[in-house]
Parts: sequence; C-alpha cells; structure tokens
Amino acid sequence: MDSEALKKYSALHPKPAGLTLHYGTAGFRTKAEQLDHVVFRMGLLAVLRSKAVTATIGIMVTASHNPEEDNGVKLVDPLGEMLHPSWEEYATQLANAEEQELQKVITEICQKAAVNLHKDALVFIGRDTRPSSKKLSQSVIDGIQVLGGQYHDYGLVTTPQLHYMVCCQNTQGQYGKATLEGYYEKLSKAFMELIKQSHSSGESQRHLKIDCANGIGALKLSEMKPYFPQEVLIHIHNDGTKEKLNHLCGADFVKVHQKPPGGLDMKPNERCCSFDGDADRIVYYYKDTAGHFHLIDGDKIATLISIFLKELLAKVKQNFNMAVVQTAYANGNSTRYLQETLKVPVHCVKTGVKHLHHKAQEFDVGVYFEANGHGTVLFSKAAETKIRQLVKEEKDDEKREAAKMLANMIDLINQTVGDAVSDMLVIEAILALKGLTVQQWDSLYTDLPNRLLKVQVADRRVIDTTDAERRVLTPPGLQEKIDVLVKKYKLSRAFVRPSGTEDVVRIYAEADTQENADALAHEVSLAVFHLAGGKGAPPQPI
Ligand code: G16
Repeated sequence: MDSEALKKYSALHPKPAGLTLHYGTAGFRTKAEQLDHVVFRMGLLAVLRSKAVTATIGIMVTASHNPEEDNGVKLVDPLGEMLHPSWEEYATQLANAEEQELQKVITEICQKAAVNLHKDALVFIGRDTRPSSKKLSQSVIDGIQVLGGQYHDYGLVTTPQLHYMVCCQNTQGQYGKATLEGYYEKLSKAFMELIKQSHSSGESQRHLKIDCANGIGALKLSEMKPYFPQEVLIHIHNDGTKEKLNHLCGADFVKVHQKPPGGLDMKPNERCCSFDGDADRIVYYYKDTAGHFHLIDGDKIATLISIFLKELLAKVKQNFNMAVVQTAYANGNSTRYLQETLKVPVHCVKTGVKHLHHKAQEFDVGVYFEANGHGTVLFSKAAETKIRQLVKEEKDDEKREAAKMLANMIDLINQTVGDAVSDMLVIEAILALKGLTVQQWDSLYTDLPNRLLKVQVADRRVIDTTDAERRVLTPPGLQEKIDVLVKKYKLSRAFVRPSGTEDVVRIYAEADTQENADALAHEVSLAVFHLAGGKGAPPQPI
C-alpha cells in the first residue's frame, strides 16, 4: 500500500468532523454533500473486497427512492448480490475512521478478511442521474486507484444493470454479456419468445404508461426501445427533462401515498406503472371508470408471478419446491391468498432485498418481493439445468412447451436483484400469455386497507426489533402500547422499525377499513413520538 498516496488522496476527500454513518438497508445514504469521503473510501473497500474474493466487485452511486439532494453508495458482490454482511461492518468502520487512522483500519480489514494486497482488483462503477452522482463517482475512482485497482466506469446505468454486469463478468459470460447491449438483447429476446405464444390481441392490451420517476429508468428504457418490435407500445412519462427526481412521482411516492404520480394522465382502466429513482422497484396501478385509484404493489406482483410459475411447474412435473418470501409490510390478504388459495409456502424476513434474496436461495424457485415493488425470482442451478434439458429432450409436447416458457422466464428475469425493467417485461408477458386485464389481475384478492407513515426521532437506532421486525424490543413499553392499540381495531396489525435509508422511523398499520388503518397508524406514530424521542411537532391525524 502506498501510504503517501493514501494520505494525499484522503486529504482531498476529508471526513466532516463528528459525522458517523452506517451501512444500512442498501448501503450508505444521506445528503450528497456529506458523502465525498464515504464514496472515496468505498472505492478503497471495493478494491479490498475484489482482492479478497478474486473477482470483480460493483459500486453503484445512487440514493434510489430518496430525494434528489441525497445520494448514496452500495457495493455489489461477485454474483450480483448485495455486499456480504460481514463486510458491511468493515464498510462502516472505514467510512467513520478519522483520516490519520485510515491506513490502520485498512490493515486491520486486510488481516481480518485475509486480503492479499498483491492480488489484482477490478471494480465496475455505475451511477444514477442525480446532479451529485458524477462527481461522487470520480471520488470512487480516486479510491480505487490509490490501492492500485483497475476499474470500468459504466457511467449512467440502473442499479440492476450494474448488478447484472458484475454477475456476467464473474461467470465468464455464462449469465450474459457484461454490456448494456448484452442486457437489452438478452431481455428483449426472451420477452419476444414468450409473447410469441400469447393469443391475446387488441391494441389497448399492449399499451403501457410508465412513470420513470424522472430518473435513470427513462434513459435506459429509451435505449432499449429499438430492441422491441413496434407492437410493443411503451409510453415513457416523467423522463427527467422537466421535473426533479422522485418529486411527486415514482414507485415510492405512489406506494406510500396510494395515489397516481404527477406527470401521467391516466384514462379509466389504462395500465400504468412507476419505477423508482434507480429503476430497481416497480408498482402497477389503474383508475376505474368511477375514477377510483387501484394500486397493484409488490405483493400482487409476487402473486401474479407465483400463479404463472406454479402452473408451468405443474406441467413440467419435476417436484421443484417453490416459495414466496415477503417482509412484515406484506399485506395480510396477500399472505392469506398465497398460503390458502395458491397453497404456496410463504416466509417473512427483515426488510431489505439482501434478506429476501438470501432466503429465496433456499428453494428451487424462490419468488421474493417487498410490498414496495422490489423483488425478483431465483431459480436454483439444479432447477435451471433440468428445465433447459427438458427444452432439448422432452418428447411430450405440453411438458416441453412449459419448459420452454420457464427457460424464457429464467432469461427474462434478472436474478441478481429486483429490476423494474425486467419485472415489467415479466408482468407484461404473463398478462399477455394469460390474457388478463389489469382489473382481472387486481381482483385476485382485495388488499386490507393500510397506511405507511414516518416519524422523526432524535436517534432512530433507539428502536430495536425482533421477529422479522414485527415486534419492538426497545424502547421499553412501546410494544405493549402497540399491542393495546392494535386490539382496538378489527383485522388489525401494526409494527414500527427504523429506516435503513432515511433518518426516520417507519410505521405500518392495516385494519378492516381505511379510516381504522389511518387511525391506528396515527396512534402508533404518536406512541413512537412519545416513547422514542420524537423531534419537532407531534404527528397530526391523517
Ligand atoms: C432500499 C432497499 C429495499 C428497502 C428500501 C426501504 O430500496 O433496497 O430493500 O425496502 O430501501 O428501506 P428502509 O425502509 O430501511 O428505508 P431502494 O429502492 O431505496 O434502494
């Protein structure tokens, strides 16, 4: 390690005094102006990680659903997964080290993680469209170069595209080509193969309006359009040319506020969807003829995909085990529908795709989605191999055709992480193949009325949770209070947890009516405010 270079460059990326940050749900996230030293140091860490695992590592500069003024950074592990939890701790240590301690902390990480500094390192970099992202990605490069690492800067890409590139690179092209063209070709080919088998017609069925949250999704979808034939009619809205990123639009806004985004004019029964700021989440929605808004969130996306895959799996008769992974935010009626009607096992894990991904890996077919629209499907190697073998060798026509559809689904799905573009194509293909309208999809089950709220407290880390975040351990008395409040309403449930991406405590409540869900959420938010050190004015009723 060149100590002089490290000193010189870290002085160019100074750490603001007294600032402490944590590697949270999806890396570091805060105001962009506080992040320069963090991204520089994550450049250093990515090199160490690359040397430790002898593989290419990814770094994405994005704050996804957060406001435009924020930014963030996350590391991507060799197969496109989120950074291994043992390294999250190193990331936090490195980000918070004082400048004079930096070399010591790096040496400690090298010892603990058996990093051989003489090995080569390669880091793939990507960034979203935030005004601060370009400069921050330059600082990442400084960090990589100080430790003698090589890099490839993909520039503007969606988060899932970067995950995909990293996986392609480390599997020597088996997963695909590590280029944007490779990504577009693989997905569009699989999509076209799938919809070839669809019998549904009619122009309205093929129209889809997409709110791109004024983010990177708009750019990348425009690039992808030429890969599709003209009959695929996607209309891009909120493309970032007029308004601010995530402002009154995007998947998070639509899900949290349960209303349509600005900048998208919906006609009755028109199928619409929203991406988030870095295009790793998607939610669908429509307005009925009476003007009522209907949200189709990650739970219903998981349900649609599960129905489709379960039917195909029954046809190929291979005894593959399939499960759905959700979080505490999953609507109670979605869980009931999956378990009782569809008869699919459901597992609940902590918020954060890293937790869902990990659980889903235990099954031949693991469908995972957060209610906020972040999710994908994982196929085990054994299941994939068997499916591809059936495509080649199976004599029975029905079985072979089902295997072919599954093989195309495997190619269409970005198995590295939730991907709004890939998920959208999966959903569009399923709707076309099953001849389902958006209303028919929505009517699979009715969501229990629910409400999401945020409360600001002095230190959100005073809230500690257990049981996949469904119960609170600290502060004392809070869980007891929630239990009392929940008992007041029918079909009710509520929980609170500290956000890992914003400086807030999140509150979720569901109940038999919207009024009751709103009242319960408000009462729980007051309990949080009073027992967990609320900041500013107490939360107001909805
Ligand atoms: C990130 C994570 C998601 C998580 C979301 C909200 O999404 O990747 O898994 O659901 O943050 O997390 P929290 O409630 O802890 O703030 P994104 O799309 O912002 O990267």
